[in-house]
Amino acid sequence: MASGVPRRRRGPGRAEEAAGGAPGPAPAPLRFPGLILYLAERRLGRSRRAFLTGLARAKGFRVDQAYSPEVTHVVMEGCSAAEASSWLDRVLGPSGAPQRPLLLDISWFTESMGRGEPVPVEGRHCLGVPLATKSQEALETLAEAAGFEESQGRSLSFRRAASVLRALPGPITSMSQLQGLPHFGDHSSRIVQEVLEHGVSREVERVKQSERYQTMKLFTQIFGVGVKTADRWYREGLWTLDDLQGQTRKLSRQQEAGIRHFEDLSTPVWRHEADAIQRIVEEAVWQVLPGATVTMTGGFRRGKLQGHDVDFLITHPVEGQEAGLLPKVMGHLESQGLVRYQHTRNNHYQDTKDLDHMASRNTCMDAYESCFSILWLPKPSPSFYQKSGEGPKEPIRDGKAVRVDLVVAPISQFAFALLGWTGSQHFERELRRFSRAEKKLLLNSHGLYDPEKKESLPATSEEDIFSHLGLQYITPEQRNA
Ligand code: 8DG
Ligand code: CA
Ligand code: CA
Repeated sequence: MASGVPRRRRGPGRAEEAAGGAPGPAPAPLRFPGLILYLAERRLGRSRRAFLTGLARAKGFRVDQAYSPEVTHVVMEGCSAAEASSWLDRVLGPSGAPQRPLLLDISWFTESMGRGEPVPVEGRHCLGVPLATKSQEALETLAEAAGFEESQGRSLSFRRAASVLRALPGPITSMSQLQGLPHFGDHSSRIVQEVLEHGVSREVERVKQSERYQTMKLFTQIFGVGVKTADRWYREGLWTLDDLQGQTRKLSRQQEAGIRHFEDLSTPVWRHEADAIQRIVEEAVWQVLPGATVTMTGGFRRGKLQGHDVDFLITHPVEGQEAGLLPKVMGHLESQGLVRYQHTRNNHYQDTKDLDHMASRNTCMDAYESCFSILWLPKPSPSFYQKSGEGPKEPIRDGKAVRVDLVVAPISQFAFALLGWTGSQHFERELRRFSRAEKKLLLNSHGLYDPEKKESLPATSEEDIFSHLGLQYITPEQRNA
């Protein structure tokens, strides 16, 4: 795809070259903030390294010439795991570093250049995956496979064993370290033993190769498809996306949209794309209700660089103004041709004054007005801009479908909604369990309820909520665990 790469040299490119940068295409504006590449010269050789550096920069990647602790991804060619990791130990020096970068094989780089964006890092890309990580991945695969068979108990056992490994302070090198660990049954132990002895578990490899596992994994990845539906389709002999597309009457509107945009939706959403979606949503919201605020929640608020969707929480400083906002917002986006799918839900509460009732509900689903959607993020191409204003606009074809969740909360419940929708899911579960068990208080996305006094505790910020719970403030970045 050389056609997309600007060939001419520009002034600003020169300074970089003088600083030891690569000649060739001019660097594009940075598109993946937070991602900093370093290409290790060892086997690459100087000229190939310079060429690859130029290529990556032209696609909007930041590539540093010198290694620094800021680097997040180190790319190496033809290195064994041991070589890669001893290289890093040398570079980091005896004190090491708090955060080690990812050590990746050149295959990750090549695939990312092909896609024009960083592909998700998988085990096969990683140099120096410790055996403990391989064991964890093996157990998680079995947990997933058990989930596909609806064996929730088995799935949970494998998942628990995997998280016990994750929590160990150091790597495991021998089976004796497993003795006495909780949640380690015969089966999980056997898998770890195989990984320790052979580097892989044959049982897990067999599962991963099986038609059943691959089909279930593919189908359950579709927006709107759960294990039950995937299983039914598999048993009916449908095994590929093409098979499904030939059977559209079997599909819900949501699944049809999920399949139509399958490729986009299985590509991660990047921070800059989430920011662009925020501007689109804000513009629509402000058209309909000036003064409303749009806050990005979910993984991006926790500082993640990529996500599977973008989550927004909307409110207005005057209680009640926010009611009924979403249908109008979606209508506005629809008129711009930016909606590919939407399912909007009214709020489920009759009376906002009945906060005690809302706050005391013990369910993970909240009752806010919300919308689960697929929006279209147009790529700002020159033709898109040229088209505007002269004659009929063509539908915008160049862009990307993105899953977007919108939630509307009245200002009095905003802090609870913000805490609830920031996640991670695991953090939320633990926090709710803590408040129930340790503080005898019920926490959900609507409020914090004291069942003894039969009243809810007010909060105007997340800080208030943590302080009701007797906890120090936990920043969103610290809620990833
Ligand atoms: P990702 O998209 O980057 O993969 O990760 P994420 O942003 O952490 O996950 P998410 O699935 O988008 O969920 C974000 C948070 O929203 C998470 O803590 C769970 C929470 N959440 C839902 N659905 C609902 C719901 O119906 N009610 C409430 N209160 N919270 C919900 O996903
Ligand atoms: Ca999310
Ligand atoms: Ca979400």
